[in-house]
Amino acid sequence: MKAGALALALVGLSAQAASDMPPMPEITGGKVAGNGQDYTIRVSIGTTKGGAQYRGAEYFEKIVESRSDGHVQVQLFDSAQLGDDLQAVSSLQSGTLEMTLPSTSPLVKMFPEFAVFDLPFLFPTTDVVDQVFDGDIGDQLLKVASSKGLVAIGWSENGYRQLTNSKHPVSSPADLEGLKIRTMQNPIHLDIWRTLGANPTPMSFAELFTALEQGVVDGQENPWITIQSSKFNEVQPYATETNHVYTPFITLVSKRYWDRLPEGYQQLLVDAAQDMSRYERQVSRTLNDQIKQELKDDGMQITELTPGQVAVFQKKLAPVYDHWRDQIGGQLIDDIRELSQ
Ligand code: KDG
Repeated sequence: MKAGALALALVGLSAQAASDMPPMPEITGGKVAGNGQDYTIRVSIGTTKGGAQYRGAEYFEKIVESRSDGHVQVQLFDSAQLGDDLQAVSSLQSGTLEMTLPSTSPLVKMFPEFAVFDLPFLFPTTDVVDQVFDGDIGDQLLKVASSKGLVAIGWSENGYRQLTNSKHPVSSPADLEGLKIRTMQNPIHLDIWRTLGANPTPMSFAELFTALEQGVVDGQENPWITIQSSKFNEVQPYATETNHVYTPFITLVSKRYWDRLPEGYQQLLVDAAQDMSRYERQVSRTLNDQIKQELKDDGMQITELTPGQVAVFQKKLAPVYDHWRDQIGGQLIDDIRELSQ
């Protein structure tokens, strides 16, 4: 396809993606009285403006600014401008930043219970995810994370992770032999890819595109939305729909900042985080399947595993549960498993 036509096609496609973005819901809830002072909340976001995470944060911004009558201003910083997940969280703890939406995976050293989200195939459906996010288990884990200088006020969706690579199609663990796979800075993800026979290496998301482009690593795994919004498909011709792990984002506020807010505004942030959570999940799920098709149309060779092929990966990864059950807590794992029975 000639360059001009390709550019047009790509613009058309991204225009289509944007147009299929679910519209932001009306803002519910009245004005919230403050103490006459004005406040600014800078929000650090690791992914790009093209993803569901940023769209959710834009809705959060709209709610907070509208319901505080402009007395609380929200500034969004995408693409890890203010640091990657770990750097942003440490800025919250030192009070030099107000809010961030990291994945839970890089935080398991700080909150070992979070590793439950990194166990392979533990969340077979988004229904199980929603039961956790909107139920006791989700509340329990937010309480765990409301410590160490942080206040945890909600969940949103990073999503089901898919493998991509630059070498060859993958449809079985045997095809992973010797492939250098980038993982998040997380011991279970390292265990997963080592157990499957690949050669995993932990790396910050902020360094990933360059590492793929320069061949420092052969592959990586992320949701379709992030693969497209971060343009990984431009340097990764092959993908496998593994859905091997579901990763959440958690909404964190600096405790030092939180304690300076009047109670009305604290509750406003909690309400806005809940509204963002529901809308962001809707955006993520609406775009996910559509973007997989767009990646195919853009020439990515996507391997869709049969149930039998998925079972081979699940069987090979069973030992990962034995390795981490005690550290995470068997009851928490069983409670989540129960939800999919
Ligand atoms: O801040 C962005 C990261 O949380 C997110 O993209 C993490 O999925 C992730 C990855 O692969 O690092």
